Amino acid sequence: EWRKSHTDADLNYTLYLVTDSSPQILGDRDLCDVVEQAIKGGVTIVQLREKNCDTREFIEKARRLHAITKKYDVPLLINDRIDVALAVNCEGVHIGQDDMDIHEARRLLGPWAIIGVTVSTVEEAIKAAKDGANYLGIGTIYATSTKKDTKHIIGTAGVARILSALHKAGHPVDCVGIGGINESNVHRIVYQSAVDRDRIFLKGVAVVSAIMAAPDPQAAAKRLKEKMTSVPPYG
Ligand code: TZP
Ligand code: MG
Repeated sequence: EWRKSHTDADLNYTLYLVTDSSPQILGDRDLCDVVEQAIKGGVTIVQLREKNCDTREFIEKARRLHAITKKYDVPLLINDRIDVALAVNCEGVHIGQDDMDIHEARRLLGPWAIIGVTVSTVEEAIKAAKDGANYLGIGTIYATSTKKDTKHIIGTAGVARILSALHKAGHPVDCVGIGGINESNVHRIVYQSAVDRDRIFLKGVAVVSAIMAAPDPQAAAKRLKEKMTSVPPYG
């Protein structure tokens, strides 16, 4: 079985779901059910993020989840673990500044894999773009209880600085924002992050709790997706 080949232009980052299996967020629901509901509501790309899971269990979850995402033709990325992505032959990985180097990840995963990187500074963003990341996850935009990482809260001004620097450096790369995004601030985040004179926008928004913790994940995803696609540049 071959990994679905794609060009970056095929990828739709509009509504990017990052999973969280912690009891506070998932409760006693099944991860695959929640993600399937979210996809039905309009999620366009999924990242499996497991911070407390042994390798065997991680691979089993990834395999089950990939069976679902494939049904809807939605790419599945694995947080941190290149080996897990290889084991289940999914579409790619999302790595942070402390994870494997992009070049090594690319060598292991091949030219068709989607490799996303978390960045919170201009320097990290330019390096990741030069190193061939397919997209950047820019954040943390707002403080969030989902990731207690107060060192890297950059606000929408920080996102705009990074988008602008990438443009000026001549390194266009798809970017999504992450951190504290919900249906009441998504428009504001998108517009405040934009480098408007140059019409440079985020390609999408990545959320955890706004969908994963919602009582009805499908409805929550649908409302967020409608918010996103009701306005340029997404609509
Ligand atoms: N990386 C930066 S913030 C964050 C991650 C994984 C969590 C975002 O969670 P939420 O619930 O969407 O604020
Ligand atoms: Mg990581």
